[in-house]
Amino acid sequence: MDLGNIVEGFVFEGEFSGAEKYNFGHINETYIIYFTKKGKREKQRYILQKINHNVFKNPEQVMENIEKVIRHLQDKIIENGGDLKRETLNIIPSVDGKCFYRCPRDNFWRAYEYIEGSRSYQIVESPYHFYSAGKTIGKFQKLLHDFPPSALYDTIPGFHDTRKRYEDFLEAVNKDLLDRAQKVHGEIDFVKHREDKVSLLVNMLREGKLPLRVIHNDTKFNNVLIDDQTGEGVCLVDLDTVMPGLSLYDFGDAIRYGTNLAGEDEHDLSKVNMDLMLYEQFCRGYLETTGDILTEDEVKLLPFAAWLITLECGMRFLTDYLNGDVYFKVSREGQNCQRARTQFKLVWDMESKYELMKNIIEKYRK
Ligand code: ADP
Ligand code: GN1
Ligand code: MG
Repeated sequence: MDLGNIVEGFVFEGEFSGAEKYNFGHINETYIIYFTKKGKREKQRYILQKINHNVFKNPEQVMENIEKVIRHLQDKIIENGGDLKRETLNIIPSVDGKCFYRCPRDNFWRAYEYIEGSRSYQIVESPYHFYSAGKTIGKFQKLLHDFPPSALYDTIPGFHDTRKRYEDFLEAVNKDLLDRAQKVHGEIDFVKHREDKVSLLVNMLREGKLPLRVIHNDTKFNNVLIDDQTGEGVCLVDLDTVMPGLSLYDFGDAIRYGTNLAGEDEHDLSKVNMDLMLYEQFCRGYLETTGDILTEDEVKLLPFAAWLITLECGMRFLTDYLNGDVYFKVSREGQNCQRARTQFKLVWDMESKYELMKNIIEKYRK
C-alpha cells in the first residue's frame, strides 16, 4: 500500500523513507513508518494506523476518548515524576491540528510516537513479563480511578455486555445464514449450557453492586509494551476501546489471552490450557497495583470474570463464524470456528481449576 499521501496528512519530523506492515490484531491495520533527518544516520519511527470503521462506527468519538484519556494519564505521570514519552501513547497531530487524519477516500488514520526500547509479545515468554503486565494493567486502572466514566463515549455499545453477546449468538444460530450451524452443534450446546451465568456481572452493575470505571477493554498481552532491558511493563497501547466498563473485564481478558500458551488459533486443543502458574503471576502483579482501589466484590469475582470473558470471547468468535466472518479478520475459512474452540477449551479448563484460581486470589488480596 502506498502510504505517501497518508503520511503527508500528519506533522512528522524528517523525510518519509519507508513502511512496514505490523498486523497482529483482528481489527485495525497497523504500520511502522520510518523517517530520516538531514545529516543524521539513525531513523525515527512512528506507528500509523487505519481505524476499521466497520467496527468503530464513529472514529471521531474513538479518537476523542483516546485524547481525553491520554491527557489524564499525562497529568498523572507528571504528578508522579514519570516518563511522558514512555508511560503513555502520544498522538501525532494531523496537519490541520486534529488527532486523526481523514483521507479523501474516507478512511480515518491516526499516528503515535513509537515507544523505543520496548516490544510486545504475541505469547507470554516469561512469567516475569506476565507479572509485569498485571502491574501495568492494574496501574492503568488506578491512574484512571478518578476519571469520570460519563466523560467518555460508548463507542461500541454493550461491548462486554455478556447477556447481549449471548442474544446476538442466539440470533446468529437461528438465522444460520451460511448453513454452518450443523458443523458446530457441540459448541452451540456448550454455550447454551452456561446461559444461567452470562448475566451475573451486568446485573450487579445495573443494581449498583459493582462500580462503573474507565477501562481499557482489550487487555491482550500483545497490547502491553515490555521494556527490552528490565522486562517491566512500559505502558498499555491499543486504546481504541477505552470506555466505561468493569475493572473485572480487563482482568478477565488478560487472563483469557495470556495464560493460554498455545494462542487463539491453535488446532491441537490438547495444547490449550489455562496455565495456573502464569495466572498466579498476573494476579500477584495486578493486586499489587489495584489492591487498594478494588471493592470486596470486585476482588472476589476475579476468577469468575476470567471464566466469563473467555466464554464471551468464544461466543463472539462463534457468532462471527455463523454470520460469515464479517467482524474479525480471517485468513482462512473456519478460523473463527477454531478460535471459538480454543476459547471453549479454556473455559472448560478453568472450570476444573476454579477452586485453585480462588485460592490464589485469597493468597494475594490485601
Ligand atoms: P491492533 O489493533 O492491530 O492490535 P495495536 O495498536 O495493538 O493494533 O498495535 C499493534 C502492535 O504495534 C502492538 O501490539 C505493539 O507491539 C505495537 N505498537 C503499537 N503502538 C506502539 C507504540 N506507540 N510504540 C511501539 N510499539 C507500538
Ligand atoms: C479484537 O483488535 P484486537 O485484535 O486487539 C477485539 C477484542 C477481542 C480480540 C480477540 C474492538 O482485539 O475485543 O477480545 O480481538 N477487539 C474489538 O482476540 O472487537
Ligand atoms: Mg493490539
